[in-house]
Amino acid sequence: MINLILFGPPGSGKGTQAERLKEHFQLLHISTGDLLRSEIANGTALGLAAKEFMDAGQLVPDAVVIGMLGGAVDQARQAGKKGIIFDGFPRTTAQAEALEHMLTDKGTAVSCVLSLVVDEEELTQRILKRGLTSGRTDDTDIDTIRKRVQEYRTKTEPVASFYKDRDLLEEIEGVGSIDAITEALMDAVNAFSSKHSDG
Ligand code: B4P
Repeated sequence: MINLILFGPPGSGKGTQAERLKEHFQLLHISTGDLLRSEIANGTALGLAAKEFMDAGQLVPDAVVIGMLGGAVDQARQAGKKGIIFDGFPRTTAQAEALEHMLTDKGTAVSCVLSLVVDEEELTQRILKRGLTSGRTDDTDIDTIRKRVQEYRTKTEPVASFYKDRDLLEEIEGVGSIDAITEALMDAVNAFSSKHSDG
């Protein structure tokens, strides 16, 4: 399988690029943000619990997020996909460890981690712009956006070292045309996939 992780701060373009990469590499797209928003829209207990954290710009607790992904590998295989693209997951070291166990149990592994690099000013502007149309409460308030970036710096950025130690991390410039960034990401995946693919 080809299992990709799209990594980066809020608003760095993970969702935007995942949509393109999933088509090209025939991957199952798993966005924990989308899964959580769907739980909220459906008014489930999980959604209600998650909403409080998301509206405050905080990460949702690990157990909740990890619990949502248990069937991912089987789902990808049943759908005849070549692998999975994880968008917005893992966001903590505990999530990265859980993912490693989950994939190992299923006889597969992470192929590469693509880290989108975007400066803070650009991130804030993108999120505020998206907030004009997204209907997402976490996109409209500047203090909430700052909190999300702060959560990223303290809890998510350490995940990069987890993958750097495993020689799986590739940093990609995330500012520029969306097409040019897609191309750079695809080049990186192609360079990695022969090295790490498990068939
Ligand atoms: P997510 O849904 O993952 O959202 P995100 O990080 O804000 O967005 P992303 O990086 O995908 O940006 P996008 O492509 O949309 O998370 C939301 C919340 O859910 C989190 O704060 C957290 O509370 C919770 N959550 C999710 N996963 C979790 C986990 N694993 N653990 C705990 N909590 C979790 O791009 C942003 C905007 O920029 C778009 O409008 C896009 O059009 C634009 N854009 C993209 N690329 C561009 C480019 N090259 N140039 C200009 N604009 C660009």
